[in-house]
Amino acid sequence: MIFHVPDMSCSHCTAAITKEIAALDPAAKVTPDLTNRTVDVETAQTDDAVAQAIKTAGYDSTRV
Ligand SMILES: [Cu+2]
Repeated sequence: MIFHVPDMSCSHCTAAITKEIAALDPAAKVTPDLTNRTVDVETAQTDDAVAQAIKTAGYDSTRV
């Protein structure tokens, strides 16, 4: 699943988001794209759970 995270602007943002998603699902594969400000997440978790993890990291996101 891919999320658009408009305020994700640097490697600190991607690290914070990756950390929160890893806390939700240690097996998740997280691929941030700073150019497009998206995060590609491979996980068995739900969209809502991943969006909540991104929110916990401090970012609003939209499922693309
Ligand atoms: Cu940043």
